Amino acid sequence: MNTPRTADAPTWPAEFAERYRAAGHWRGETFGGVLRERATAHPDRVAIVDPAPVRREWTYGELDERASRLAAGFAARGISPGDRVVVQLPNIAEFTEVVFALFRIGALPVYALPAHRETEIAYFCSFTEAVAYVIPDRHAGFDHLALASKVKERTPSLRHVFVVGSPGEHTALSEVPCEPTAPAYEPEPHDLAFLQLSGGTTGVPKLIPRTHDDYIYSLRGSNEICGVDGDTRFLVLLPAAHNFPMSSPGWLGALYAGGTVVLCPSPDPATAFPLVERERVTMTGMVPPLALVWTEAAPGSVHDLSSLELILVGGAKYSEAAARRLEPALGCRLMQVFGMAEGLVNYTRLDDDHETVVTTQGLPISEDDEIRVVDDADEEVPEGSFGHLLTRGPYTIRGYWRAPEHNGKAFTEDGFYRTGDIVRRTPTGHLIVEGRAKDQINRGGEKVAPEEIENIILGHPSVHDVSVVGVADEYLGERTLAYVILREGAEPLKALAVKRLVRERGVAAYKIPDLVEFVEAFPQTGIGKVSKKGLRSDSSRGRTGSAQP
Ligand code: OOB
Repeated sequence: MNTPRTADAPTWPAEFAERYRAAGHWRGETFGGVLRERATAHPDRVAIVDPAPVRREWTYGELDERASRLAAGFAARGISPGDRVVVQLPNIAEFTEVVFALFRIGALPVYALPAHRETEIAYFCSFTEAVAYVIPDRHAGFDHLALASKVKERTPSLRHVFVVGSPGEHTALSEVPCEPTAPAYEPEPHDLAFLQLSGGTTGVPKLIPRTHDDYIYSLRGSNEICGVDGDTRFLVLLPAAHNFPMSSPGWLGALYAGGTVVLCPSPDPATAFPLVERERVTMTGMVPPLALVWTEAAPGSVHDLSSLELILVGGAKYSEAAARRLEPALGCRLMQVFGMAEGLVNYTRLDDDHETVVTTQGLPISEDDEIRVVDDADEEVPEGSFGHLLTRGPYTIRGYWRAPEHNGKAFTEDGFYRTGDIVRRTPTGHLIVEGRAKDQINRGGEKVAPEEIENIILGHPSVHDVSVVGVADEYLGERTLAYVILREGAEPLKALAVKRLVRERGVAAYKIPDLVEFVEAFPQTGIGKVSKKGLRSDSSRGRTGSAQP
């Protein structure tokens, strides 16, 4: 039997695991067990509200029973402990049922985003040797059934496609549940619980292995900091599969505390404000561009937003000016959050003074989060200076899943994760994110790995070379710009054709370059490498005025 143990990924050395247990961080809980306990303690309390298209609510008792029945059905179809199951569902109640069912049998959800398309999904399925893929029939105008058929044909391991809605040639999720039997395997707290996706700096995203112990600790810590309890009504605005709305404190945090999770089909004020009013939402989390939109829309809104107590903003740098406007406009508290799917999460605190809340990205969750701010030679920089952020702790992974070579670069020998972020620390230990050393574009919280897009554009016969960089954008923080050098004598290419090429390759729409510019040569670094810094500053000084949308 496969087991969901950590053989495919480096884990915490025994002395660290012992320390984290002794400190009470790792308490030996599992997701399946937590849900069972909450359902026993308060079976009739509402766990999940799914407002669309027809309002549904599930109590803790119902969610627990559904998860058990679905777990039994998955097991009956041959899904075993340690098997990977790619889950690509929007913010609907079934998302929670599916992942708790998988947790119960020790199978590992691989969290794809609704925006992912054929290239990403085929990669997740083949790289993880997934045995099943869970989808909606259609979402946001996209036919997921057809994509699933194509991927299934190409992926020998993929035995099942389960569909929420009309299944076409696949299997309806609603047909899977059956009478629960005694489970063949009880997941252990130190087992892997799921694989989360990294924002990525390489050609393909890396997978992040999280255990029950470590993730549940991050939920408990986040709940304490944010004041989440049984009365919390948490609105899931961002895609539920992303680490931020899942665990900071997120829908899993709210369920851990016995609160209510309200799923939002779309984060725009026209959809979300009526929901806040009707469901008396108390807390939510959002990325900075969305916070700008909410801040603009709230003062003129006819909807009663007075139930809101706390809004968390993170995923990308939130400008101080925008942060100052949020509380007066929304009539609730702001908390900044600087986190990463690899682990470390920082929050400003409810008792921080206002200046700290609007100018910093917070303090780590745990006293056992180790923070180092270092120079290029890994030497600690003087207090208060900029440097690379390295971290190690009770909920930060020690390595990506099946990526030994990359792990050698992304982690120090003594297990610190190289976040790729440039930070400085204030005298109180609060971190201020100043920038990024990693080759990644942060498009309003959505992460784009330039290499992934460069590889696609390089596939065009007219293209000699390409470099994708982020350029400053007032709304998103950054937009993507592809600099393209054409082959001598090649057919001229239009910006639109470059974008079409990326779209037609079947990747998430947020990865399609916002701008394309044709150039003769790239700026070079001293040793003749393309200087991305040079390209970024060219565009920010407006020297390259010819970039086309
Ligand atoms: C969150 O997770 P990821 O894995 O999508 O992205 C992590 C990266 C960080 O390394 C940093 O570069 C950036 O996103 N980031 C921020 C930030 N929060 C994240 N940069 C500046 N200011 C912030 N407040 O994005 C994530 C995970 C959990 C909670 C919140 C965000």
